[in-house]
Amino acid sequence: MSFLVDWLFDVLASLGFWQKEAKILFLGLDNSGKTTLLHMLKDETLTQHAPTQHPTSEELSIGRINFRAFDLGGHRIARRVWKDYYAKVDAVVYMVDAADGGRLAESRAELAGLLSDDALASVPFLVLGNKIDVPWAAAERDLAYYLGLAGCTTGKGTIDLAGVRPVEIFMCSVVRKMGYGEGFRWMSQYIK
Ligand SMILES: Nc1nc2c(ncn2[C@@H]2O[C@H](COP(=O)(O)OP(=O)(O)OP(=O)(O)O)[C@@H](O)[C@H]2O)c(=O)[nH]1
Ligand SMILES: [Mg+2]
Repeated sequence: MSFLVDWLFDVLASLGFWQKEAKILFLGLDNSGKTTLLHMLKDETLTQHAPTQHPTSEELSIGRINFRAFDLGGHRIARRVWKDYYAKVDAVVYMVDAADGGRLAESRAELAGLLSDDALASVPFLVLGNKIDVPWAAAERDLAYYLGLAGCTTGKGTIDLAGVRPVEIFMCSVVRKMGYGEGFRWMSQYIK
């Protein structure tokens, strides 16, 4: 039944009803999968990309949202320009390589910096734990713990948070095309 409702929404959205416009930032450490996801969302293709040196943006449409996604490089020097993009942001997609346990502390520190930045104070955060196709990828519970989000996420359902900033983790595998769709659907309810 719910898939019929989803389908109806998508058909109406594709006809131009209930469209939202949104500016979304793809952030996260280098090698987490941001550019791979952007291209999967854009044209369903899986390609290898060189590390992103310069910010790029793409117009995308998922369900009821039309959005411009900004893919900012994640390596240390590229992170310096992240703050130049904070104005008028509707949501942040924060990608984490769940299979790279050695960099979770670094990822946690960057995420903490973003979550405590006044410019992003009320912006919804979709945290994507990517690469769950890799056998040693962290499980969601463990990822939440290592990222400092245990007990801080706001729930995956359709929830009126009454002013609390939405933050939730969704596990995904971009190469297997799984998990991120649910995350974007969750996020879309909080984009005004
Ligand atoms: N196993 C696996 N590998 C993935 C997945 N998603 C992306 N990758 C790989 O991870 C590597 C980095 O992906 P990118 O999309 O270039 O990473 P990025 O976050 O854009 O990195 P920067 O541009 O340096 O910030 C590539 O080799 C991808 O093929 C996934 O779901 N599973
Ligand atoms: Mg990239």
